[in-house]
Amino acid sequence: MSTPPILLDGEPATALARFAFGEARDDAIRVPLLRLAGPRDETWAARGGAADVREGEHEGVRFCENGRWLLGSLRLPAADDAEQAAFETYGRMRAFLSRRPYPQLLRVWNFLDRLNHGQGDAERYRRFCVGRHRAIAEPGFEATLPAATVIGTHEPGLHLCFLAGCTPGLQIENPRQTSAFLYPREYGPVSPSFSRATLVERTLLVSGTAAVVGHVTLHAGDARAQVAEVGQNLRALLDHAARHHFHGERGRWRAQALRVYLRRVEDLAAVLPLLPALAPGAPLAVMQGDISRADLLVEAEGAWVFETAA
Ligand code: 3EB
Repeated sequence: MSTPPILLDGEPATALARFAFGEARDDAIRVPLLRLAGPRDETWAARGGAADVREGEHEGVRFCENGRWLLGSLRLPAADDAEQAAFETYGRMRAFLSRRPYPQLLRVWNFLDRLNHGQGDAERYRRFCVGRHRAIAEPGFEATLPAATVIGTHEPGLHLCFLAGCTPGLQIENPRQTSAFLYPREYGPVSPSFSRATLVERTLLVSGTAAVVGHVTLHAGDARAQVAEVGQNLRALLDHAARHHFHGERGRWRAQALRVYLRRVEDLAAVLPLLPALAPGAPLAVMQGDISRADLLVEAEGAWVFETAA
């Protein structure tokens, strides 16, 4: 079963790369999580012909590119020191991109083992944030942060997947949520370096979105209530982006794909009926993964395209 692609820059489009959920495949970037429901893969497509798409590998980075966009992945097989692992992989990704014509980092996915191990500021997610920040901080960097996802995996190491482009995207923040890069000190020594979404042409690439309102976790322990809160966060973000970037245009967002990460497999039956409403009509993939804060049970991300009313 093949689902409709995420269109990066309109139609006609050709497949640029695929993500495979769970299983290893030669033709896809692997998401190292247990797939619980929905499609086995997700296709990203861009304008241009199949002849423009090249695949390659360079210094451990596997990639697909078409001259305008590049989707890549790399993996550090052991990440016992989460800060060092983040610093190293982000350094490698940046070095790789600096030699190719895609200077703009638009979207990053991070999969780290034992994400919530460690107490307080020693928690691996917080150490990861420190290493990431160390690798990318420079004057003004907070105005061009990519959209991102950080999920805990049971497979050892740090896996990074990323989308880069030759032109910048627009960073979008969520009026219902404190920008993550402005989170107060209580969440870690360094705030998380990501934006809530990146607008690429008419496509909105939405970061992992959880039941965080302001900077506070809501509904700890209640997966269904957290899904409802995620839905409100997604709606606030989409409304805000439409008002600011497509104002005066008659149109609406069409969901292209949704991924949902659940900390506890046992919540699947209870939350599954609530998920289609987050992204009506879109392929919906559900995977097991740990979330960055121990009190979060669910996170959702996806892509939406703004379509003009006929
Ligand atoms: C949050 O809103 C939930 O550190 O890159 C979601 C997406 C979260 C990305 C990241 C963290 C990150 O804080 C956690």
